[in-house]
Amino acid sequence: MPPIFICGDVHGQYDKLVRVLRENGLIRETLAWTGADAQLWFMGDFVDRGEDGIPAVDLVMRLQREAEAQGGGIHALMGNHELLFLSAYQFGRRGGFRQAWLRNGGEEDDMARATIHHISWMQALPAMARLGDKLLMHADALFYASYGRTVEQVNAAFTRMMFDETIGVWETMLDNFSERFAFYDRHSPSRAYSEGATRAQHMLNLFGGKQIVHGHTPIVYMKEELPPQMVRAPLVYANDSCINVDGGMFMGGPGFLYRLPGT
Ligand SMILES: [Mn+2]
Repeated sequence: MPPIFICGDVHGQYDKLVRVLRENGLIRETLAWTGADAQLWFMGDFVDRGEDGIPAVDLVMRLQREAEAQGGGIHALMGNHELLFLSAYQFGRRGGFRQAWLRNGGEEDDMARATIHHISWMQALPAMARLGDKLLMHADALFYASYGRTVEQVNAAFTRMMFDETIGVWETMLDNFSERFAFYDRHSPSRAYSEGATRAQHMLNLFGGKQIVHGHTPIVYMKEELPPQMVRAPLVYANDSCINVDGGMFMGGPGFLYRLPGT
């Protein structure tokens, strides 16, 4: 079984991305792929909040080709910041999308550096994926279920929306992504009965899998006593039904890759 690694939200932290890939033996100093048949999954949110989002996307796109040629693979999910970026690219000031993107950490340099190749790559990203008994989605949110009843249906709905020029469709999609903490009991996380775990189970029953892996909500939002600099491992919560891999790299987290157990 080839190793499977998962990387949380990069948010323009190119240098940290390079470091975690090197630490895990996936690239060498020249930034060439050395991961052989390893599989690497990104949870989305490559861009915004940090200055080198497009360079990060660029690196991942190149490594994707190299990994594939060597029997490995790199995959990524769509994050809400890819959607924000795409909406600003596509609509500009129309509908207020550009202002909304800037308010949410948009970097003008990234917009200037984005080519049609980066844009098409982002547009093609799936919203969800099943990986053995893991259900991967960017956000710890329930709204995915409103786009379809299977992973394939949700992804098809997202792909259709990429080519929809209706402002309202994009507004709704971006609004949906403001949801977080769906699986986390913020006020009583240690109770025997967990509402968060019940909601996670609902998603797992719908889409399959035994555990949800997500990014979107930095781990320190769930463990407020933890300094961002100390976040080096995922947070397993909701009676083990959820794994948060967002190391909060833009907040000062060093970043990490989560290697799936048994791989
Ligand atoms: Mn996000």
